[in-house]
Amino acid sequence: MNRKTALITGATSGIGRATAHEFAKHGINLILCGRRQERLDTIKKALEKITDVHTLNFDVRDKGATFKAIASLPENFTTIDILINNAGNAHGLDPIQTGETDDWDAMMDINVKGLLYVSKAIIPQMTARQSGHIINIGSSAGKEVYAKGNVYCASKHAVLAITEGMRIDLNPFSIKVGAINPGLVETEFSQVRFKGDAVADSVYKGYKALQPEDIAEIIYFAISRPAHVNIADLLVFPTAQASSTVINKSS
Ligand code: NDP
Ligand code: 8X3
Repeated sequence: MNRKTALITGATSGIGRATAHEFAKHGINLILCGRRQERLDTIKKALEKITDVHTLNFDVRDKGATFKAIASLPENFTTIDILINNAGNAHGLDPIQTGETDDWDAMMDINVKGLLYVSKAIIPQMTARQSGHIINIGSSAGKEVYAKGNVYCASKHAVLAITEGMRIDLNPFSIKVGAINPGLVETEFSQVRFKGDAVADSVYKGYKALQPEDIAEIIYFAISRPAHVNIADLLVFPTAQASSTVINKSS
């Protein structure tokens, strides 16, 4: 039986790393992407005992580097069956009137344009084969806007619009496209958003947040459905969370 190959962006941490572990358990070959080479090496070392692993180090903001990295794949990794567009982060939590333009650039360049560059590098082989599965990691922030979330929410609304656009345009090619949209997941996300500020530690306190493994299992569920089933759009909260701002911290 031919084993499938998945390319996961943002595989060095959080949801992406957990998804790499989940896919490896199920015998999926992995192309793991990120900028932190040491982490890529550590994850590769752990997972290559159970599946084939190749790592790619590039910044998704860099269009040239993104295309070059994906074009450099060795022959046994060139056929990509599953693309998990996961790399992304929030940068800052500020009202629009005081937000940092560098933060805005980072969020739009990584979460939106980076996702597009990676997709553009991979979609042609999927259309040529008339098969493939793309999962974009959106967010509850792509479905509602919360105070000070402005540009991060905009970037994730864009991810949902791009997901729908991809699904429509790729429909004639039998390519599955879907979005998984988590609420609060305990990862390095808040460390990045708050730039190491201690406030990051309070984000997941007082309730049970989603764990990256919870999302990884859902992603595996989505990619393991029968050929005629496509999970198009899925919103998942921790039980303690009812919306971006309604969180039961006494649970
Ligand atoms: P983490 O900070 O733990 O992981 C983010 C990943 O993205 C890292 O592997 C990082 O790798 C990669 N990344 C960031 N910037 C770049 C870049 N410029 N180029 C390449 N890779 C990059 O956060 P999460 O696991 O939580 O986030 C994963 C996705 O889930 C994001 O899209 C996020 O928006 C989304 N999400 C997160 C939620 C949460 O509450 N945690 C909720 C909803 C959605 P490296 O630094 O090595 O490049
Ligand atoms: C991450 C979840 O609520 O911090 O996308 O925006 S939230």
